[in-house]
Amino acid sequence: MSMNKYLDVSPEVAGALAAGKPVVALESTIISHGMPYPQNVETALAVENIIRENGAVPATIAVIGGRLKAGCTKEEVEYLGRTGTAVTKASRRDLAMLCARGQDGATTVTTTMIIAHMAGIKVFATGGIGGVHRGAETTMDISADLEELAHTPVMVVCAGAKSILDLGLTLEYLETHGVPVLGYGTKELPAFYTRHSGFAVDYQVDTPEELAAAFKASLELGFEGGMLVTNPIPEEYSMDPKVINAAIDEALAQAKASGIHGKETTPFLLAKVKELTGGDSLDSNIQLVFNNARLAAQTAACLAK
Ligand code: PSU
Ligand code: MN
Repeated sequence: MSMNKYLDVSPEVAGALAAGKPVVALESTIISHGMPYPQNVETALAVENIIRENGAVPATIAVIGGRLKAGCTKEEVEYLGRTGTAVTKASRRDLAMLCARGQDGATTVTTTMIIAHMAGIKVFATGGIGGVHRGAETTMDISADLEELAHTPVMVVCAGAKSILDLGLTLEYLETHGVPVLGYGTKELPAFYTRHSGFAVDYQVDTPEELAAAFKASLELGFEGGMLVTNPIPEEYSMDPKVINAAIDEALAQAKASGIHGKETTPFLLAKVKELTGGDSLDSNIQLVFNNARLAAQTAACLAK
């Protein structure tokens, strides 16, 4: 475990890591920017409980007062959720400034991977990752998440990516950068709210044991990059593709008309989709995060054996 001057590992997480017990990292952009208060806090704490019920210790990751936190307290989760979008959405380029200035940051997939790796955490559960945006051939809008997956050895368990992105180009980018994309119980990349995208993953994997074995092999091979596990939303919570795709198209049109760009693009699109689909998409979102937390905890437990 590499110790970093700016890193605070909570006593519980540090104890688990020292004892070789399973730990699962969780991101905080989903709390501050991804869901409304108070559902964001309720969900974040419920996810922590699910991880415990499945035999692992949760480590919610964030930047608070310039400290990189691997393991937040309930009060810190509440603070991140209540403060919402007033907390900086922190990607790799933001970390040094936030540390230097002693400021707060909600960690994306990118920075959650960075801090998890610093702390020695190998498995991370979230909802959806960033990717190559539609129109990226001219905007060059490609999420830093993909670059981080290429360089940081953390297994990320997600429900695929939303079709606010170009899923085909996202897979091409991951292929070029050597990131394995695994489908849990499926050969098809799930599209977050729905189980189907029409795109194939690299490998279907059917058990947490197999996921752990794959990641162990990657580490033993000395590969620097991560691994992406795509876990389809449970059928009973999946959305009607017509409804969700219409909302996504409308959100994309509004983003274009309003000239949204840079780090605002993803939060803008996610908020619009939510607004257009009402509570349904929030419900689905919460359930798929629960589902990913379970799988990540079970996989971390296998990896710890
Ligand atoms: N996609 C989602 N939900 C999210 C995000 C993406 O379906 O909450 C968040 C994650 O924190 C992800 C970040 O790492 O947005 C990606 O932002 P960008 O596209 O600006 O890289
Ligand atoms: Mn972007």
